[in-house]
Amino acid sequence: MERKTLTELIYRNLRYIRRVEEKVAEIYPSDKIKSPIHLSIGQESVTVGVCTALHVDDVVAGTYRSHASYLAKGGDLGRFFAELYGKQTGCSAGKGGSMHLVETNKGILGTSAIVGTSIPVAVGYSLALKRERKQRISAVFFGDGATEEGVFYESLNFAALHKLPVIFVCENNGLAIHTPLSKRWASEDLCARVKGFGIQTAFVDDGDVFRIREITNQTAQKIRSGEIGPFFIECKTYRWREHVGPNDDHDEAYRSRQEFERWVKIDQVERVGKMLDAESRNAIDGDIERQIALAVEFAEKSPFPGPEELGTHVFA
Ligand SMILES: Cc1ncc(C[n+]2csc(CCOP(=O)(O)OP(=O)(O)O)c2C)c(N)n1
Repeated sequence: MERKTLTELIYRNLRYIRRVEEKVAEIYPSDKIKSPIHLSIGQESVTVGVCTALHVDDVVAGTYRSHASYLAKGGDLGRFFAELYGKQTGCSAGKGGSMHLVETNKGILGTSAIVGTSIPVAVGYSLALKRERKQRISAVFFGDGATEEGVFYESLNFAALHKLPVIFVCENNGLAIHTPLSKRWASEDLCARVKGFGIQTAFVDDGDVFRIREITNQTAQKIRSGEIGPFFIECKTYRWREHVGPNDDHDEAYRSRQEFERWVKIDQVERVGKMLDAESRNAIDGDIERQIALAVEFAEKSPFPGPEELGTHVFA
């Protein structure tokens, strides 16, 4: 792809996700949004880097902090806002909220509130993809906290053993709620642990969206050609807002404002935006604001699920 077009694509995605989540935070105090929200403002470059390197028919899975992967993989914005509002037109029919986003026709397998649970789902799906022999790939996003779940290691082993087409993407923001990695592990070297399963790894320490995209691109080619099976990418990143909710919490004791400011200096939305001329940037920004306004209006005007919906989508 031509350099300018790629920069515009990346900027559009980064800015889109940032502005959507800022809008969610702005609306939240009105109580129109009915579910808890876990914002990924500051972390956008990971999903954008990965998803812009995937094909449309590849699939992704995520966590409760996965607005970004839903949006980066092309999930519908009106159905996203409607889901947060608990409306019938939401991507999970208004029954899942912010933590349970699904859009299978866009390859979004689903996101889950229970730490680590979408990892085996993405691995299982990658087994189906391997058998289908169409060179499709599954990518799964999760936090550093999820690497403390037993199922993460079971999934790594199963994927390595069966040489499955899956990319594990750890969005390492260094925190599990309020507990830093240094208080949870004697060694913070996640890649070293994963290599023990016979899986190749990559580490990006500064959120560089182009590098994350390039690594994903090269990895995806190797997976599609059958040269390798699973791959693990660890991306250091930083959550700018509180663990759950719309506010910031930089003056609370568990982390420092200086650390936040270091990440703001290398913010990828600003960095990539500055690579564009003012005219292109303004055009993209304007487009995004219009898209968001339409999506919010769609959510506001949509009906809530009726009483007859109480027993539908229920497993047992
Ligand atoms: C199985 C399970 N255990 C505990 C929790 C409570 N919990 C919710 S978020 C969270 C921290 C997870 O941190 P991480 O995976 O790093 O993701 P981040 O919130 O940083 O994106 C925990 C322990 C949960 N939801 N599920």
